[in-house]
Amino acid sequence: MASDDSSKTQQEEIAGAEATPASSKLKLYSFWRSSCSQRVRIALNLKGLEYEYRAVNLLAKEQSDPEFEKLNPIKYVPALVDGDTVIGDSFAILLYLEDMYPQHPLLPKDPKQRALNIQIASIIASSIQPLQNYPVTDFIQEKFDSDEVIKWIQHHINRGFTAPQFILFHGLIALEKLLKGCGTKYATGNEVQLGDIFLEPQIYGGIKRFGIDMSNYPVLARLHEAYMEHPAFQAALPEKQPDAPSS
Ligand SMILES: N[C@@H](CCC(=O)N[C@@H](CS)C(=O)NCC(=O)O)C(=O)O
Repeated sequence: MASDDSSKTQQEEIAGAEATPASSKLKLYSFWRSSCSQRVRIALNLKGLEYEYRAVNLLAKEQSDPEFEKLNPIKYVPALVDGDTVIGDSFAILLYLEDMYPQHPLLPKDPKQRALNIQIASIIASSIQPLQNYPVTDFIQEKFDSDEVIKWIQHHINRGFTAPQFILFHGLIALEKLLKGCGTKYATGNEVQLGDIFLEPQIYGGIKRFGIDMSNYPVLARLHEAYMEHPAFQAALPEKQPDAPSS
C-alpha cells in the first residue's frame, strides 16, 4: 500500500510535496516505529487511500531538519500532505481524512459512541503517548539509567490503561470494564472506529517495545488479537514499513 521514494533527498521530497497539485497522491511523513504515524497508516489503509511514504528517521534526528520543520513546526511525525494542505498531528489528520474521505467512517453518529471513541483517542494521545516520547525519555535517560526509563514508560502505560481517566462520560466505569461488557469484535462496535486506531498502536508498542504484560488487560488483549487479523492494521505494522530495519 505504501511506496518509498528513497532516491530523492528529504529536501527534494519536501520541495516536491509543497509544489504538488491538489489532485495528486497523499504523502505521509512517517517513521516506521512511530505509534502516531501508525494511527494514520491504519486510517489511510481502512479508507483505501493510496499514499507515498516519506520516511523521517527520528533516530537520525531528521525531524529537526529545517525543511521538515517547515512542514511541521513542532518537529514530530506524522505529517500529511494533501495537495496544498499540510497537517502535522495524527488526531487532526484523522479528523481531516474523516471529513475529506468519508468512506469507512471512523466516528459513529450516536453521540455516546462518538464520545467514547474520542475519549479513548484523547486519553492515549494526551495521557499515555506523550509520556513515552523521545524528548521526555531522553531527558530521563540523561538524569537516570536506562532501567529507570523503562520503568517510567511501563508505569505510564499501565496507569493509562486502568487510571481514572478511563472513566466513561456517562458513568463511572473504567474503560477496561466497559469494553469487557460490550462483546463486540472491536472496541466500540463490529467495525473498526477511531478508538481502535488509537488503541492498537499503543498496545502494539507497549508489547513490543516496553514489555507490557497484556494478561492484565484481557479485553485489550482480545482486541489486539482482532486487530492483528485485520489487513488495514497488518499493512500498517511498524516492521512492514519501507524504512523499517531489515533484521
Ligand atoms: N500529538 C502528536 C504527537 C506526535 C509525536 O509525538 N510523534 C513522535 C513519534 S510517535 C515524534 O515524532 N517524536 C519526535 C521526537 O521525539 O523528537 C500526534 O499525535 O501526531
